[in-house]
Amino acid sequence: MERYYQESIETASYEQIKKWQSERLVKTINHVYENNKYYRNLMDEKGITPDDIKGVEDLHKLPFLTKDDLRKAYPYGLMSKPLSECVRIQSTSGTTGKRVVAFYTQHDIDLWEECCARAIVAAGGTKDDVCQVCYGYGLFTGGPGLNGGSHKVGCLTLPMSSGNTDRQLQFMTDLEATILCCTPSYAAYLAESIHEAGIRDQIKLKAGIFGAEAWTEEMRHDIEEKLGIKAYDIYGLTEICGPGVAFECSAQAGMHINEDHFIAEIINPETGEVLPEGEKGELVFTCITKEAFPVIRYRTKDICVLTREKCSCGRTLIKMAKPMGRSDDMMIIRGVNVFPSQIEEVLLKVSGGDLTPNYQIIVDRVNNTDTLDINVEMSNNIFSDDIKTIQAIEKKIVEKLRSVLGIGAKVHLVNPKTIERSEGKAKRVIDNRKLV
Ligand code: DLL
Repeated sequence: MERYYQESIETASYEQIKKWQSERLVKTINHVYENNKYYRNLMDEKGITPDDIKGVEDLHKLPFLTKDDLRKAYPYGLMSKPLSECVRIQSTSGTTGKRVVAFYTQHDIDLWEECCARAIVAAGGTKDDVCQVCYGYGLFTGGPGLNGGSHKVGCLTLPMSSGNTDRQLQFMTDLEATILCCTPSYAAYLAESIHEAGIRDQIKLKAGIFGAEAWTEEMRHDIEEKLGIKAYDIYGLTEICGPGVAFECSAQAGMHINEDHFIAEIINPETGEVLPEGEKGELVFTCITKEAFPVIRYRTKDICVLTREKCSCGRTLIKMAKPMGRSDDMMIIRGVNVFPSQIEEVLLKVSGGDLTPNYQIIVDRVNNTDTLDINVEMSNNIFSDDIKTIQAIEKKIVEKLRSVLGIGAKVHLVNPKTIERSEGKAKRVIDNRKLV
């Protein structure tokens, strides 16, 4: 039987959800207008007053916020509560520019942890579980968010943080962890290490809550099979709160958005036009219950689809499909749009036990032509096979890629253990083109 953390919210009627959203949106807009100069100026510039926002149907009148806006407002520009009421920051990794800092009051942290608790319960978690959290702790939201959610559910929480794989495996076996929280790429690495260490029979895991990066259905099957678990997706971003913006249920078919806290829209990324349910576009979120850092119409750059269909789990919260990548992850290779997830899908489909889930995409430009090279690690099954077998697999991948992407690629099966493993978000793409 399906279990919920907050049943009356998670299974509320559509009318009730809309009512909450409208009331909370109005309250939030008044709050930021009164308490934050940045928002007030933004709305004044557009000639919008809080009175213009009477409910969700008026959301479209408000301007979008982008990561650039958040960076410009760094560090305190978007803080909407006095510092004396803020108790925590979390931050993005800042690999592509200045960091974004998000602030939380205690109320904000409580709500965020409840969102993560919903995800853990949806994955089958109860107070009898031992939950091993190997997302990074610190400024990254993964560790603190799932740690808090695990406490709320009442699981015995192992605050491992990322890395130190030997220690992870020792605690996993000695304390008989039943739920694993980490990035899917680290889950794949842990699975590989468990098999190598020959300790599969000592593993008591039943579920994994994996997110923070794009991963495919094929990768899910691979991890589920290797670890003998059910693998659930979890989505979120620092700007909104961290993990727990959306989570998967027993149906394992899309993630329910916690829409009593976050209003989701899909827009055309070129024009900003709001798209109808079911259409693919950029995901935009508005926080309607946060106090310290409630971003309004924040453009995530994540490309996905929303659907409000009846779910077998009984939850009524709208669902988002697995994001198919970020608009800024998209590579344009010889004029063709290519998402890393399309390549991963092909590799895992062709795999048949011959390939590992470890791969790297290398893009370059030689004589003004883009080149696409894919290194993928072979498994021990074929490592010692003759060169013809290996070439035949490479050829199969090249053909499949050509039919999916419409462009040619060079595929290299490389020796086991030659591609660096990731303990957090995997870095799959190396783009050596000097385009800017
Ligand atoms: O990755 C928060 C998080 C931590 C989510 C742990 C889930 C689990 P950021 O570092 O700010 O926050 O990165 C946010 O990561 O815009 C997506 O592009 C990507 N992302 C997050 N979850 C998923 C997912 C955390 N389940 C960015 N599938 C987002 C695909 C994801 N992409």
